[in-house]
Amino acid sequence: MLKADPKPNDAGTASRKIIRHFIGGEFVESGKTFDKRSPVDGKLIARVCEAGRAEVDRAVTAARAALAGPWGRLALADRVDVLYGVANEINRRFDDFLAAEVADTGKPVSLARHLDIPRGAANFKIFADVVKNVPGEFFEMGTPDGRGAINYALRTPVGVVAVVCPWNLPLLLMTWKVGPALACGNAVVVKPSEETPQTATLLGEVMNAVGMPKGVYNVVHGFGPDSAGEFLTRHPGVDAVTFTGETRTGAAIMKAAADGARPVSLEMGGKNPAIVFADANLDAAIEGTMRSCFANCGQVCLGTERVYVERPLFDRFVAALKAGAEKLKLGPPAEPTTGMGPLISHEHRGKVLSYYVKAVEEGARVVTGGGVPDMPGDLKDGAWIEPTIWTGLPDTAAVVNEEIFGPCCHIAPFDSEEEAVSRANATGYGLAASIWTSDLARAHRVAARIEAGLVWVNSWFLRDLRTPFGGMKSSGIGREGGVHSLEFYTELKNVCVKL
Ligand code: NAD
Ligand code: 6OD
Repeated sequence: MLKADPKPNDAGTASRKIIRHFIGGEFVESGKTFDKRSPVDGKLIARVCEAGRAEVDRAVTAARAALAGPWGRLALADRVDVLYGVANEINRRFDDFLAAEVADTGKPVSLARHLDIPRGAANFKIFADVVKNVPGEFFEMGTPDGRGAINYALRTPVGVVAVVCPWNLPLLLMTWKVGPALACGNAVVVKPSEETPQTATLLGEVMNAVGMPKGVYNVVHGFGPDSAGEFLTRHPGVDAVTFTGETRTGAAIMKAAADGARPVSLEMGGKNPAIVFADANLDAAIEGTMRSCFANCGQVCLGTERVYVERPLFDRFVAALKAGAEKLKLGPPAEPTTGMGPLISHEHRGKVLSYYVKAVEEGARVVTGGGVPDMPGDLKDGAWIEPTIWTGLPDTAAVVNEEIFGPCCHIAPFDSEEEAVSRANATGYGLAASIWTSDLARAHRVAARIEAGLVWVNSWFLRDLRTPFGGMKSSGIGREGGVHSLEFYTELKNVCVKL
């Protein structure tokens, strides 16, 4: 059952709801606030406190103090227990998280129920298991006196980690960083997206409920430049910055972290291809491509925006994807038949629509969509957009090269495996790709040649959290996931003992 607090339509209640920072275990207000509006109908949901330098400094100081306190001395087994507690408490308050995430994003309840919230909880459990089971490293060596020496590696926390998050999968992508950071014994200061402040704040309640020491988990709200994001990533008390978002923001954060030569982990944009060979199972390829293009209204970093289809299958594929897109029901999140929600904001819709216009200017054939749907009643004021498919553009077109981050794709035919690989790789990005074929030898061959951190064969968004995750080229720096997260969230120290 979805709780509605406040009711999306109740502007009176909404204007009284304030989303606070969470610093040192307390919910903290600051004088300056900004409005959070529903993507579904444009109504005011809440006012969000905006952190200035003072609140950011207070959060970093609280995190540093936590490292020097009981958290820093907690035995690994006890740390693991606290993280299991966090996962269990998120699941216990599942409906509260669901309501908050759906209110902020406008995504269908069915999607958030199956993806965002359970994976948000799983991020604490899985990384607790990872740190519990990671083996040590040990070497014996000879010495001239014949007594020898032993070497062993110790992992220690990096310290205070800044976690800067996007709005598309807010809880999932925030906990994907906070889970491993805390499992490795760090303290964090989270800067959620200004568009999606609620679940990060709610997680503060969870931390207090499970007895997480104060200051281990902190949240500061605000924007990027000249606001909480910049103040946090520039703060000298931050030891490392982990970020998910646009590539150009990642570049700005890298510059900020260069002061003090602090490490960064960057998960950034993509322009992901799907390659569909003529021998693919068409139904499976259509089902997977429907999800990869239109799930979460196309706002998934791993989503497909370029589809290459082997020529004999091209017309049938385009017709089937068109039929699928035209069947997608746009509607309110709680409606069980809703297949697609709105974009996150009117501002983002402006950006996506500018590509819809550009596609036509560049000579695209609009197979379906291309505009703003006529929504009933209050929904008229939401950030709705039509799922859109284009064909007929050259690979040099802006729409085929630049990340749009909306429910749209361009489909082009190809004639050989070589051509498909080279066109798929002809981008500055390298996040993800999908290959659809029944020839497994070819699948392995093509997967090895695709320049992307993650390649799916006959699937999409199927990912074990223990696997490495990250982008090549301008899609990312570093890998997180499973034991790979330890590379970023711990310092590795060798201890050499002369016997
Ligand atoms: P964004 O880069 O605009 O914002 C991300 C976060 O950075 C926000 O919290 C924002 O306030 C903050 N920020 C902005 N400028 C900053 C600055 N100068 N200093 C510090 N912080 C700053 O991204 P978005 O619009 O929230 O998310 C969409 C983008 O995220 C897309 O490009 C998408 O591909 C990418 N993304 C990537 C992944 C991945 O895993 N590779 C996952 C999800 C989203
Ligand atoms: O699978 C995940 O946990 C993950 N990090 C997904 C990223 C999706 C990007 O929008």
